[in-house]
Amino acid sequence: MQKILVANRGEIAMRVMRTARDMGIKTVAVFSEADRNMPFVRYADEAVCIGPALSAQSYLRGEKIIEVAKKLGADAIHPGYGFLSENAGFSKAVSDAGLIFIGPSGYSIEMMGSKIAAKQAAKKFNVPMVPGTEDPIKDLAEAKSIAARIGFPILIKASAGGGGKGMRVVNSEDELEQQMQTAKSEALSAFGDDAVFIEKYVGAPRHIEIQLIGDQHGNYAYLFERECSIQRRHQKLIEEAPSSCLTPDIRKAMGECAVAVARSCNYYGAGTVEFLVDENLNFYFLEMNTRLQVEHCVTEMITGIDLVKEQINVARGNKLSFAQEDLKISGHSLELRVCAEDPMNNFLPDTGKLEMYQPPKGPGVRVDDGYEQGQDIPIFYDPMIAKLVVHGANRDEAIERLCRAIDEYYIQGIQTTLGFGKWAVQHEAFRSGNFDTKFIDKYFKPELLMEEDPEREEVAALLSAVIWEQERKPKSAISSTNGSATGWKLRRK
Ligand code: MV4
Repeated sequence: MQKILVANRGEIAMRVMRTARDMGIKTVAVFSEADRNMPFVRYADEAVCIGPALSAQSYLRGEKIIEVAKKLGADAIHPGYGFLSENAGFSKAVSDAGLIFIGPSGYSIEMMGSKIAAKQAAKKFNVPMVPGTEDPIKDLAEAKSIAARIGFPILIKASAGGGGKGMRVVNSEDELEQQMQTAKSEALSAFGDDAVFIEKYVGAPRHIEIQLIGDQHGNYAYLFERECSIQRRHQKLIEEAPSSCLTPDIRKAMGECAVAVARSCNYYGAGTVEFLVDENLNFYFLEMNTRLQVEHCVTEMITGIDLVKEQINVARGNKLSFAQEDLKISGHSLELRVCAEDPMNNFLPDTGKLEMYQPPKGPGVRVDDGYEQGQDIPIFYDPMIAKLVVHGANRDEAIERLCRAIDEYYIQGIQTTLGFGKWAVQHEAFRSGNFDTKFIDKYFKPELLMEEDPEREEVAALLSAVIWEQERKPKSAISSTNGSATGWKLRRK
């Protein structure tokens, strides 16, 4: 493997290309018309525009991307996350074109893409699952009898769903018929597949996932867990490794279950097995993500493993470069997703220009970003502009570091989730480790960020200085103390 085409954009394209360079591998970027001036386009050894801004006309054009790879002599394609990364057809098409797909086989992607098939496969390995079904629901009568057996509330899930898409909570039997119909028709229009299954609804679980990697010779290792409970509408905001709630025994049991799930579909490459964990630390298999995930960095920080390097290693057909016994958890890592969203306004995407952009630096701080100062954040893609990742000797040190790094992070021109992140990690529930997936719903109110907003504090300080100055020298210097003269302006529109 001497040249990798990265079929992605932004921070993850940068992330993958950096490791490729570390390994002496050349890189090809493909980009949309909206991304012409992005750092990842400049960083690549070669770059090709593949179409207009809309993803469907650029980053999702698998055949076009394969054509570019062949034309430029790339011998492998890394899909990053999102876009084509979990498209079984794309994985197959890349292999059929004689190129290496840096990720799992089309077979594994397809099998894990069907949540019903995934549960059936996992069941054969005695992986614990929430009470419910591993078969599609045939009709209302069957749904009723399952619900009667496991008890309300239940959750109807789309087999083709995942990541929270196509789920309905049903609290009682009189809601069942309606919710089944809605779930099925939503699943059909969203995924072209109306198969649904039922699980007992776990009220306030933690979301913990196991990172693993397998080679093409049947060797596997798990790289411990990531806690991803701090999320909003299935959008993760803060992730950490290790979780503050697992014991070494449970960690090992979950790791071994995750490897069993991977084995059940002859998996190779990096992958993640998601679990729900209840308040008694019972864990249940949810689904498998067959890609490198956004939050992979916290795992890299605590294990010292470069996951992209290892993905490339196994994609080349080599054996895993380490064994399970070689791995140990070192310290603690936290990641905050820095998104161009306004937490004061329902986390709505806030596009605009990055008027100022200065990422933090220093001990234990890693920023994976994809934009630079002066650039516009396009509306066409994910609003995540960077990941702020910290590492510390222990959880408290990691939290302190994250707060320090947030304070150093200087962004103007758009609203971001930085202030939210500082509020969250300082919250008593987060600090104590006693939280679940309801954390944001339970504790977050936009008003809580008023004092957290450094810009507001700066403006307040500036105003009081102006007033003080005016009162001190009532007849002079007033004209030079307006906002524009000092270069300060209110960011909030
Ligand atoms: C659940 C659940 C409760 N009970 N399944 C959401 C994402 C998808 N992977 C599965 N999800 C859930 N499945 C049962 N039986 C609650 C969720 C869930 C959730 C899971 C992980 C992280 C955040 C979540 C937020 C709401 C619901």
